[in-house]
Amino acid sequence: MADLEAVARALVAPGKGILAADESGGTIEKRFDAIGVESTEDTRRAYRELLFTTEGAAEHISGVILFDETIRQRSSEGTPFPEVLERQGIIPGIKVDRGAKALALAPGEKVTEGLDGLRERFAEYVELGAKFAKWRAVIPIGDGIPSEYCLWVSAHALARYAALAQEAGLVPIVEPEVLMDGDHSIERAYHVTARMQHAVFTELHDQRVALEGMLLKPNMVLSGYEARERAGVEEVARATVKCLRHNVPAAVPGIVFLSGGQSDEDATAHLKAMNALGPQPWELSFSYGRALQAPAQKAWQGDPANVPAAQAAYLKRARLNGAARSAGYRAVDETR
Ligand code: 5MM
Repeated sequence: MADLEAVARALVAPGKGILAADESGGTIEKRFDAIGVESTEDTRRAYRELLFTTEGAAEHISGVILFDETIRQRSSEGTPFPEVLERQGIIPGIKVDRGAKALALAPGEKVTEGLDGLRERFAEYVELGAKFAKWRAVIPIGDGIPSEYCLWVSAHALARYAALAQEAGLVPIVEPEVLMDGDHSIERAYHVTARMQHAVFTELHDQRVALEGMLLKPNMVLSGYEARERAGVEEVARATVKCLRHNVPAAVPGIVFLSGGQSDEDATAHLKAMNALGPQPWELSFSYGRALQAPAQKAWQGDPANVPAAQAAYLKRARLNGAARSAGYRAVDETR
């Protein structure tokens, strides 16, 4: 347990956050399509190498979440990716869920699969160098959904995963993502997020998960992306922190937000505004996928000549989000 807590705390060390580079095959293909790059094992490897070898990233990035294929790949010099990261003091982690599938008898709702054989997969990931893990539950908001059924089966699965991760000696990142697609208000987003966080911590407690040795990766509380009136940065920050204060025990070392399709600048501004609200029981950090990588992908376009520009774009987002962790003390300047 002492080791789990040390890893969890290192992942939320001051000024640093996590890079979520665990896009599964379908998701990375979508990202590559948008920049006109074919998704092959080698283009995926080259792109991840670009991120993992960015000089200076380790000042702002504490850990990287890898996908099953990526944890087995090597840099062009032949070094396994987990080792490439460890040499810089970046902690390698692994996504272990097998994706959100339709939930039986619940139209429009989802449940995440991947528990079968997970104990054995964890044993292999430990051998491959993983120190932490991630599992994402997906909760859409819509007409009459989410149901309590969906929230509680998703929370139950998250806790089963978290218990198995701790048994294997890995820090579980528990990710209950309430999607922000739709035209719902921020109040509705708050209500659903609070119900989900309540279910998650009830299940984690019942399934004996040590809160000191885990991290929560939640959505921020935002208005639906198609809502007519959208809440501003200060309101989002206050609602998100209030929801966490009501539902997340102080024993949890850190909250590492997902970006969930926000613009890069919004994801940074929200993180900064939350940290500016003053000290909280847990660290407030980031575990962004799109909000750290989007500008780098645009700059790269699959051309090796663009690698320095792509690395500079990634480093900029990492630096600005790292600075947003101590927003009360230091300005986040988007122009630099
Ligand atoms: C990187 O994307 C992860 C999910 O990939 P799949 O959907 O392919 O399994 C995702 O879980 C990610 O870690 C989080 O949602 C954070 O990423 P964003 O882009 O929301 O910050």
